[in-house]
Amino acid sequence: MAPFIATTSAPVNIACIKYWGKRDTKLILPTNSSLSVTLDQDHLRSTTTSRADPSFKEDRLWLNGVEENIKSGGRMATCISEMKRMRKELVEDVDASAPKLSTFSVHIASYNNFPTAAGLASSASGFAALTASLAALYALPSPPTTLSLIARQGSGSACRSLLGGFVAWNAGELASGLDSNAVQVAPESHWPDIHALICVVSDTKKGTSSTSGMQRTVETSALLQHRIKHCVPQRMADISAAILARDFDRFAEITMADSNQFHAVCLDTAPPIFYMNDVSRAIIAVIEEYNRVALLPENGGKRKAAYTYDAGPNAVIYAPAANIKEIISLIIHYFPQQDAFKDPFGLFGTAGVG
Ligand code: 2P0
Repeated sequence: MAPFIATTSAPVNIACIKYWGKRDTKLILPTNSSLSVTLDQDHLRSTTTSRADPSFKEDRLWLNGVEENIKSGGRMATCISEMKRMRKELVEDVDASAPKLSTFSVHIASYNNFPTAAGLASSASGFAALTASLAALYALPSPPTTLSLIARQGSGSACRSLLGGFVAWNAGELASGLDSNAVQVAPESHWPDIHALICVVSDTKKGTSSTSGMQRTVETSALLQHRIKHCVPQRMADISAAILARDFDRFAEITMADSNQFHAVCLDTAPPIFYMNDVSRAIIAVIEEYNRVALLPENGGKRKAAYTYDAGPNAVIYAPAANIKEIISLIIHYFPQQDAFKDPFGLFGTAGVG
């Protein structure tokens, strides 16, 4: 009998409209919708192999070659059991001849091709790759949007990495979470000109985890309530329209405004959370000045770059391909350390589901 095994990769995604806050911490249901760009599969990704075998005694997991405990009732255990449930319902209950893989234990090995501690979204690509690899192992007929409901329960942002290009995660309204899924706003082929430059300001682990930080924000920040009600819904509509129109100026304006508001909400948390450092803020100043000059009528009157920062000090700069060289020169000029930036790369790539 051939072994039951599948290997799948999923890339990192970087949000333009940030997810920050849960209304249900167990199901991982967010307080607001979010929107991200899935990076190119060739660059930052997690690759996961899953194997099911009747001889396996328990589910086991290795991350970058080191075995990790699968905590009972924890996020990893939830994802694995949800995928087994889908295997049983969608495959074994429908086709009596299908091997009863849902009754076997699984062994899972996952690798990141980037440093886990670099403050890049390893949990997003990791849980997306895990979900995609189990979906392939179990031959599930489910589309990525359905699988995103499972990846979401591993790590919220992971649901967006199951789709390529420009991806929205709908907050949804149902208590069950069945409408809190990821959908593609546009494929990467719609706007291949947009690139991302990742500036690694610090590769040390962050002080406040996203999971605990966002919960503290939900409990203490009045600004978060304003953001959820009065800012995010309009921004989701506006940035989706900007993407569909390939309007980089508007895309940049909204992306930077949302990054800044996300960090303002962190500062509005008690006690406050600081993710950016002096270098992060200096990069903001450089890009703001670059855009101020670009916005002059004689220079075309449109923004040429957009910064965004997640729960850490590292900058991601989105820009049309034609501007990337100039932006790298600026960054090297103002921040001349070695390894201050990574090479630019093309974005996108689908998560290779199925
Ligand atoms: C995002 N971040 O939209 C935002 C921007 C960080 C800042 O998603 O608790 O690691 O596992 O659901 O997904 C980080 O949150 O948190 C995050 P959990 P997750 O990309």
